[in-house]
Amino acid sequence: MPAKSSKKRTTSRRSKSAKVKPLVGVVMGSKSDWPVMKETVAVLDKFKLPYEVRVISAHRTPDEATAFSSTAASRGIKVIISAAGMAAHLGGVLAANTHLPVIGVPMKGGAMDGLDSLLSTVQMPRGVPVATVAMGGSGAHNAGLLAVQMLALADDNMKKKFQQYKRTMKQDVFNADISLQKELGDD
Ligand code: RP5
Repeated sequence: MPAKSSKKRTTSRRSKSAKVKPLVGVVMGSKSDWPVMKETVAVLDKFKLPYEVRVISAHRTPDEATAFSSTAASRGIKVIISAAGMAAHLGGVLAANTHLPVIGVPMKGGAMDGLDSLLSTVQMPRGVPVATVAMGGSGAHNAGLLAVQMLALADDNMKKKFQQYKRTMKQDVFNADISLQKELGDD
């Protein structure tokens, strides 16, 4: 019998059964966005937030985009995270069909390296906000954190976990400074 690996497995919170209803809907315009959007789901996994991940395009599968966001609330979704590149209309289309908050992650790449998707996502007309984060990996990470913060408004346990995350981040900066001072003092 093969020896059991002592390596700790990280459990994906992607909802695979009807028992665990997803609270966050992560939607991307293309499978080509997935390498970046893995950063979002890594955050959701860390905070043990159940989610679903879909590829739905505002332009290539518009009916599915409308169906996804118009049924999201009734399926228990609380926050939608939308990632798209180039003429990135996905966040806006999703936001048009739901009262749920939509977080937009502009993807880098293309002729303008993401400036086009940043502006397409952030420059929403009055009345239909898309909470736009930074382009690329940092934005994808922050989108996950924003979803955590939104859900923490009504979940004390989630709030405590987020506060602990902030304390750890602060301590990491202190440690980095101590380490740098040691390096500089070693001259
Ligand atoms: C957008 O166009 C997608 O979100 C992706 O970022 C970009 C390119 O899509 P592919 O041509 O790689 O499918 O709709």
